[in-house]
Amino acid sequence: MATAPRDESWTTSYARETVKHARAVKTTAREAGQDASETAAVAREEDYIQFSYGTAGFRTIARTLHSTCFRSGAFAAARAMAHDAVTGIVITASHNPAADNGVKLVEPNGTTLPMDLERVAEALANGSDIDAQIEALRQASAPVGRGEEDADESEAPASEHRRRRVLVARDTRESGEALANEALAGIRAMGIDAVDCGEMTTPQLHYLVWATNAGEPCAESDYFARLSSGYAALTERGDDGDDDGDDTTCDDVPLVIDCADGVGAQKLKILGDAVAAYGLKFDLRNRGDEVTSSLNDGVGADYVQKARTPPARGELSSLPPNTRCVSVDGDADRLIYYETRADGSIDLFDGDKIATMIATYIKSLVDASVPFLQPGSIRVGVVQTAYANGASTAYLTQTLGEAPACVPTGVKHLHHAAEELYDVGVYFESNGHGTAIFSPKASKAIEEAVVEALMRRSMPHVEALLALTHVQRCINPAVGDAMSGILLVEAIIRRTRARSYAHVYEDLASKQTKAKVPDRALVKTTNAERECSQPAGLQDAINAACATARASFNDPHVRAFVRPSGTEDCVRIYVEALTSECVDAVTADVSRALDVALAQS
Ligand code: NG1
Ligand code: ZN
Repeated sequence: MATAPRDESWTTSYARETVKHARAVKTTAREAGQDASETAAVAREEDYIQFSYGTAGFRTIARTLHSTCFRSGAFAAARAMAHDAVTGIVITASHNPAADNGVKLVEPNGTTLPMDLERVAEALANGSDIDAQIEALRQASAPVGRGEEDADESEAPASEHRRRRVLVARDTRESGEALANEALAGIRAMGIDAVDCGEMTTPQLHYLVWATNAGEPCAESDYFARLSSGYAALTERGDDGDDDGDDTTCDDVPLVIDCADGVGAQKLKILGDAVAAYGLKFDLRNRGDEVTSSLNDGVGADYVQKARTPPARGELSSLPPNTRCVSVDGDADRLIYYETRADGSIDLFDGDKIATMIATYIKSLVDASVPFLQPGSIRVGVVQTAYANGASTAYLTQTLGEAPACVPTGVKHLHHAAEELYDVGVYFESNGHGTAIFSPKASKAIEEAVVEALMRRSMPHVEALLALTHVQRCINPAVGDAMSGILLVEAIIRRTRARSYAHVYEDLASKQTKAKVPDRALVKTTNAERECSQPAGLQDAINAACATARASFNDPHVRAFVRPSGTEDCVRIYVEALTSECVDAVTADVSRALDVALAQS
């Protein structure tokens, strides 16, 4: 059967709207008091920057992102066309400073952009003429994953496709609204419907895209209802707060949450109201509503994890000892737990420990469900990056009976490996990005086993299997999510009656430093970023520094690696060892070796 010619009316519309849009940007800038030379300077700056789709999307100084947001809108529209479905965009720079902003693109299944399309997105963002941009959009909109019949249908004019839509959300950055408007304009330029979802966390927008396409309830309130009811079921609570046990470890002591002065504050307020009925209370700090508020600045998950101190604001340092606290980041897709100590320090419960807790809990439920789940039929595993503390890797290897997988930095790599390698894949970066994903096969096996165990009235098995069911409801099925992470950790603490998880193993001392270098692209890595393949000689020098330290500090645990950041203009150096003296010595050696190797390359 002959196929109809592809409808490409969007090409004309995109070209026309691009010109109009550029004119409108100039007018807006003029109205905002910018003189023509300033506007031209920013435009030149945008032309000059090579935008790269880094670890988690485009990210840079907000003022240079106008055309990138417009084009990213068009790109998300092209993806909606490719799938004949709903896609999304979040305007956020996550844990980065308030003056930055960025774009994260969301695919119809709620996950991040496939890695092979990142280069296409870059070609669009950097395309200096309209033809190059249209070529990139053509590639991004090529129909995927549908049969011939559907493919024919996709060639009908876009207006016939009521399912195609792009949802746009933003965090609380001042630049957010204007940049979201650019994205909305870019979507509409492609003739696709654009929905402004206003301020939301990144994982919420991912969830809404997933839910819309999956035919699940997809209002923001449905997101909160799903998570809070999952928490209630997992902790076996009625909405009168009664449970079946005598657990007094957590109730009435609110969980202190540092919201990083970001979008998490308003959303955690709603979630807190929903779970208060089930005995979980939140005490929200750094909500972004004070004169001193400043997004991610001395507060939030990134600050706490790297500085290993309580947030600088929000009076978290004056809390009583042993208070359990959590910090989220600027777009609430990461979480870091910690407990306060009498001397004002904190015990970190980072992404590695959260992964350990979730994986060992799920594994214990799977083991307790045998024989209704066949032994070995559901493989629970953990995916880490090179930044995972060596102590966590050793602990997990011992408790799960196999070493965690190690992949390059960035949740896209972790998510992919978790899906590929395990039936239940738990992945977390040390900095708190992560989640657990259940394969459709695992979910189905659990569902069937519940019925079987109920029929046999085998109540301990029913309990373990139902817990596995509820865990899945507590989790954002699309991506890692600080809000769902909090609920899961709190539920596990209540179910296992644990007082503290901070000491399941003791972390090795470690340090992460940033090296400013003239061109970070000269550093290339291999072996999941644990080794440098370029510049020549650098890996040998790192090996030598580690060998010297192992000998002089009598420490077999010394480990170091360097890699170029995907989000910042720097090379990151990571070192771990038994003592911080050793870590400092190796960091200094590696930093020198980096300078020397780059100078010679
Ligand atoms: P880069 O800049 O590529 O190291 C950082 C974090 C990642 C991830 C991304 C995206 C570290 C060492 N790196 O990536 O884990 O969170 O930002 O936000 O923390
Ligand atoms: Zn984030």
